[in-house]
Amino acid sequence: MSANVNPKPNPTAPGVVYRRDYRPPDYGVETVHLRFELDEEKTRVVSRMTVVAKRGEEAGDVPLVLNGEHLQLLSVALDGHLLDAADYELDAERLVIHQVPGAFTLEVETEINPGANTALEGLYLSSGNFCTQCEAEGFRRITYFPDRPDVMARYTTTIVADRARYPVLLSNGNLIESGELEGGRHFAVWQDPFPKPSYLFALVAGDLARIEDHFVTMSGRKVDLHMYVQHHNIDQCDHAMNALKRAMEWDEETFGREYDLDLFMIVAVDDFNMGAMENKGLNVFNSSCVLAKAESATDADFQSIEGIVGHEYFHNWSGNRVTCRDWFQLSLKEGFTVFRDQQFSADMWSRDVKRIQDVNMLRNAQFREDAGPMAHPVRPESYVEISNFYTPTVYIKGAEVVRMLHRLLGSERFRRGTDLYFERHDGQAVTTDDFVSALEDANGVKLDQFRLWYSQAGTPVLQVSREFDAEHRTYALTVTQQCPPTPGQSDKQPMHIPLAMGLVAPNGADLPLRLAGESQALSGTRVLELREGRQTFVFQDIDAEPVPSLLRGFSAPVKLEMELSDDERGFLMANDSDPFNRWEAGQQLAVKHILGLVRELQEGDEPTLDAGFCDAFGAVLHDTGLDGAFVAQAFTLPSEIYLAQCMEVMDPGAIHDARRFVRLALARSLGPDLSARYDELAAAGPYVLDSVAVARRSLRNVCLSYLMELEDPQIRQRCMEQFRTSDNMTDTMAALSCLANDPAPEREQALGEFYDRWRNEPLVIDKWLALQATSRLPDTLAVVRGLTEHPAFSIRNPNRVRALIGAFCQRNPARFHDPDGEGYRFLGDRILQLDPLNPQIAARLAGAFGPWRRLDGNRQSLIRAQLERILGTAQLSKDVYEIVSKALA
Ligand code: B3K
Ligand code: ZN
Repeated sequence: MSANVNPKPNPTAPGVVYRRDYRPPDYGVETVHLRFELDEEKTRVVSRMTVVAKRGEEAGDVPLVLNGEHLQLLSVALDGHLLDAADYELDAERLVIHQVPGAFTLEVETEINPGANTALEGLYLSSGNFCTQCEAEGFRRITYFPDRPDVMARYTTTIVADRARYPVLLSNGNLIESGELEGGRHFAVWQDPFPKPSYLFALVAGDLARIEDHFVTMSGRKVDLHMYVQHHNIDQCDHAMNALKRAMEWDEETFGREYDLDLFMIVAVDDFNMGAMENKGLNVFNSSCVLAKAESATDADFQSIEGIVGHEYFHNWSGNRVTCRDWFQLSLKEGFTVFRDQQFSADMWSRDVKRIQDVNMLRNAQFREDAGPMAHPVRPESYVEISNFYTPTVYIKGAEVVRMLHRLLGSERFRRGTDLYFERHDGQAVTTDDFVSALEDANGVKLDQFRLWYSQAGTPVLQVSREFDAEHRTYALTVTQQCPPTPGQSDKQPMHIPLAMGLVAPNGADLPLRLAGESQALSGTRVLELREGRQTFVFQDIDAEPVPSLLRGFSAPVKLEMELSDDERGFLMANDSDPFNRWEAGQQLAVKHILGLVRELQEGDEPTLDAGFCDAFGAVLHDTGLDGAFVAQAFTLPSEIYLAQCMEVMDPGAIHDARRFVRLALARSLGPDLSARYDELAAAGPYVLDSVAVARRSLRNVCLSYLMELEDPQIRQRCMEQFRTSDNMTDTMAALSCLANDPAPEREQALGEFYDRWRNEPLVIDKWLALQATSRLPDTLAVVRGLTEHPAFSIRNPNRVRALIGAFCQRNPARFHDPDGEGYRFLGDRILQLDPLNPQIAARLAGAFGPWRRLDGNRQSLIRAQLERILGTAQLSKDVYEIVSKALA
């Protein structure tokens, strides 16, 4: 379809759900007894609920509305009497019973087909085992139910299945009964004593192996810990189990939160739309987020598994015991829980490196979202499909908002606030406002203006100017804040922003800071509280002009604009007492030079790079006092995705070339040092996973990747040797990823050897797919197309799709945005292929078209054509419809 043909209007444009339309439920459900007769194609579900009207005298007039989708209704009985079709209304999404008493039991029998469930929502099969995913609205694919988080009930679940094929039968809570039945079937009854929303329901049945451990809580209770995996993965459980115990202990120490049931279970499944799910007492994990052993998992995998295990465990309090009133409040549990997992990981590893990694994620994913058609507040106002709102904004910016509260209050007062929050709202479904109110009430403070962080979308921009007055010995910083318009929000209010800062004296030390009107100077970092569009802070007793170090620790999710000279940035790189800002000074120096090179390349000039740039980076490499993991971060140049955001009109090709030019210049200038460092950092013994070893490997592999820019046969040999002799996946992958970018014959050799060795381990094959998809070589799209036909690939498995198609479209901007538009056509085809199978995954992929209006005219019209083609397709899912229609709006 050409760019100027209007798309056919979608005849069934799905409706919008608004936050302002929230009404408390008319009926509550006190208990639910579920009975599953499991069968791959015809599973019977009987649900017996005790229901009570919530609005007293009006009961009887208000219809009972139950959600249900993709269900076959077999029968409905009210207080034991079968209803006939005239007593209720049934459509594709709802069962409505018009006349009901104030309190009653309702028994609903349905049939579902887990084998045909490719959307992976509700009850489905993964590697031959049954499992469920109910958040956000998957429970309605299991049975008719008021499927909303503010209806909290006590669940008892009976599972009946063939014993030989499904020896393990699991659900939430405690096992209260089990036994044999006729015909080779058996059963188990699980009871969860805690009221919970339907999205936390879970069931797993299959032939699974189990490892066991236990944890003794702070009050001395023994909790059994069980982890279930497919038999061949039994050697990949220890890391997650140990991480779980560390998380349980950490949550007791840091937040005073103790686990409540006597059993905690983790199950790994291969087919899963997200990373993991915090179902009460029965967490279900994507196998990629829980299985690990040293030969096949990288250091980053180990760290990320620990963080995700922690995240899901922490939800037991922040999400499960205190849950969300409605899905607009999603960040209540997700933002807070991400903050908790970030703090946990920071305590387990290097706090500074963790902060850098988190800020990189925020900038690459959330700032990008905030600048595109899907920009939305941390607490959205509306949605078409809630699955589309499990976003970087709700999760990562949501965590930044909680982090700012932590910074503004300080850890002690923050803890007082969270204690009150958990105490006040235990067993309730609440709002982000309730969270902020608890922090206010516990500390006698007001956070009215701060609440704008929940309602206002967009990334605020701070512009800072400075003035040193030698005569009066003052130093003035003037800060303006402004937030760009986002869809549906053109006018923005000034926000309450914590700006952590210091002034660095010429000798490299932090100056004591005293503002006009204050009697005492405070040393080190202080937090300025911005509340107005423009504010000036005048520091006293300043004898010599300092260099300002602003937004220390990235104290707010904003963009900071301040003119600093290269020398000043180099000075901060070498001297700032705040490690985050040492790193940031290098990043901003790199951004400036890379963008300068982009302009030179666009104008056809010969690119050049200042010698001072390489010297500043050389100084970091030579500073032996620095943690290797930090140096590795400092040497990782800003990503192409972040750099693109710094341009008015994004030019992915020039950005890629300019960034590569800088890498080559650094490699040439620092080659001998990088090479010496690479040799020095060789392992002295077998693989260990601790901070020292992780730091050593990360810096050594960064050295290797720079050296490989030189395309020197001897270095390529060293790289090949590392690839072949390494005893761990971190070093293997580091070498292989260099080779994957290198057109030499060793590339095919190494990729072939890797495949042969790991062909039976799908999680490792995902790495192999992703490396090829993110290669900078010009024929990458052809390779990716070829790999979609490879036996290792399956369009039905979300991990394979993410590894191949997701990686190409979202992590390889230079190749995806090739001006011939073939990358766009490839993505358009894949979205349309996936949508009927798994709309959530299709919609995620469609996000790659997000910031298309910031590209040049040619690319814009090529993408528009794909978006219009998709929108003009019949039977589009709500998921893809929402993303694509908003992109075109
Ligand atoms: N709460 C789940 C996400 C559920 C996915 C919904 N489509 C994972 C997490 O954030 O812990
Ligand atoms: Zn979560």
